[in-house]
Amino acid sequence: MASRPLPYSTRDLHYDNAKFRHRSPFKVITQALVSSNVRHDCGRCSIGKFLILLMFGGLTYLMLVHRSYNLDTPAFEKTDHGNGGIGRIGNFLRKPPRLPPRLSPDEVRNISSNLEIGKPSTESEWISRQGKVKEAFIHAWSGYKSFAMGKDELMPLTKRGVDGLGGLGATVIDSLDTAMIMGINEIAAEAGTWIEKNLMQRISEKGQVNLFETTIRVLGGLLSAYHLSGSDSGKSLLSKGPKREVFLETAKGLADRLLVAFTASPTAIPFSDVVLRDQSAHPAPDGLSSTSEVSTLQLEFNYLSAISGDPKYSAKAIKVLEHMRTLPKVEGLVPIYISPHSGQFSGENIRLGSRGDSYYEYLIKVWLQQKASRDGQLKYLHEMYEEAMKGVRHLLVQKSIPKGLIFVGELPFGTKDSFSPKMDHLVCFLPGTLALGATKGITKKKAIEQNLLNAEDMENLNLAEDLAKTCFEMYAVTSTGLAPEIAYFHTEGAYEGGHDGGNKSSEYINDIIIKPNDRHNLLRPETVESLFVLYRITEDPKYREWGWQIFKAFEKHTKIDSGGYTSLDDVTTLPPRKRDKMETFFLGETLKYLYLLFGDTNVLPLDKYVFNTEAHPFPIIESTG
Ligand code: DMJ
Repeated sequence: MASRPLPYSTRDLHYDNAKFRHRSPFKVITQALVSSNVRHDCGRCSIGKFLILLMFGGLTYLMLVHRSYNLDTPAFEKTDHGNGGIGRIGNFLRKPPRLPPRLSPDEVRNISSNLEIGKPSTESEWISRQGKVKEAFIHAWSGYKSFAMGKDELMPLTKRGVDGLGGLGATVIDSLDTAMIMGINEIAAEAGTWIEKNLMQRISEKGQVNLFETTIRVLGGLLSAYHLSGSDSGKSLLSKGPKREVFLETAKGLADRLLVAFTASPTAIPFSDVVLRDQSAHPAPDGLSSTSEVSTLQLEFNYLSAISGDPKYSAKAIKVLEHMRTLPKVEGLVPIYISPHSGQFSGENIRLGSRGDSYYEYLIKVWLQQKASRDGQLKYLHEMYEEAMKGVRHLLVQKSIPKGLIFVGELPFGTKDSFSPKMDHLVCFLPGTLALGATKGITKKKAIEQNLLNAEDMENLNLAEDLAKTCFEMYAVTSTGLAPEIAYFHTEGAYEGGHDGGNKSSEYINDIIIKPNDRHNLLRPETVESLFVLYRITEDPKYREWGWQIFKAFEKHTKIDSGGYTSLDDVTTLPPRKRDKMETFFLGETLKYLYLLFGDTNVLPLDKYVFNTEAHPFPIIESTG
């Protein structure tokens, strides 16, 4: 397994121990004599002999008065204390030792943790690491339960809850299937019971919610809980709590209200917001919907149609993608805004970060979800995906300098103007999606054996591996070991020095630029999501090791003693400034992916399950029936 190159390789460190060891004056002089030409040219002449005698005399004197001293003491503290003038003579004769490179305690810590990466871990170690993730989930839930039960999110520092997502208790629903997958029956039962008692009523009474957020977190969470608690998942993962029908009925009740976002719009593109109690919908204040938001509803609505037997959900949602198929694009890439009034894309800003990301993710996942339609009705989605990935490789992928990290940048003004070397952490979903799209969820080894990978798939898979490394380095380059929300990359055309991640021992310290406003970390999942998918597909253990490094950094810097984990304000300083929020996706996604990454690869296999963008797994539908 390749270990991350260190700023000073292990060999150098050992070498330094010899090279930089303090040398006594005796050694300085004798080594000089032995190695210098004096020996050859003047050794035999009388002036030479006199000089040698003089030197030995001086040397004996120095040995008598010399006090050994500690190399760690700074030079300015090493002069006169107790030595008087004699010490100064010693210092004068002594060739100043070259000190080993000085590393801060953090850098030393980083080096030792990086060295750990090189150490192969046994399967039993992974089981114990998986146990640590489970403990983290229990800690996160206990904070939420103690201070914010029923609120959307926990504010772990001020120990209260906040309704940032419309007040449906989003953390409860986002957490439920994670608890089921981890086999924590008590939490699953608490969450399930809360849903049974409260959610339907809230759905009928609450006000404005965002269509996308509510679909991926709440609808998605209910649907996977329904699946995982039923016999069609192989075994029920919910031994206590409500009957599974509760989840399906609640999901239908919610989706029936969300559908108004589609029916109220004059085009196939839904409005962005729904007022639940009024069953009305309206566009965002600027009139536009985000491209990723309207195209990241289909897995959920399709699955609801499949299990409820009512095609209306799927029919509305899939129309969005059918419509998008007809719109002009730039090599398969699309602007991040779309108008529900005109049905056209708006502006020219192209990126795979915020507002663009999961458009690309769902093209391939919706295609994967319905096996029987892959070569028929849904074939166009695969074509759109392939074209888009070609466009990504052609227009958005570049290499940083000096060390050559592959990254995905942006085209803020389309192809007419310059490329921006900016990459949101959100883009780190892409390595996983690319790998999944290449092998369709089976291992790379199997796909190669069965001759299933074409040139395009191979390119995408290679890009996936390069990008996963970059995403990992976005963590490793900071003082905390946690990634910023946004990174810029140093390229030939663009450089803004002065804003590095703070980990001076990172090889990529000059490649990755982190601007002051982008230094926060919201406990996001995208990188660990990709590490999980890449580990499943390539079976390369380095992805697990990277995930473990990231998990340890979350534990160290974001865990709050009284319960829960918090977002950070600045990942580049130690100790990092904290924000007061635990996002629902930390329980729904981040910890779930880490748990799966360290666990048995047969759990939720990627050729049988497709994860929605909030990490809620739905079974792949094998037949049209
Ligand atoms: C989640 O809600 C989803 O993963 C979404 O697709 C992107 N943003 C967050 C996590 O970062």
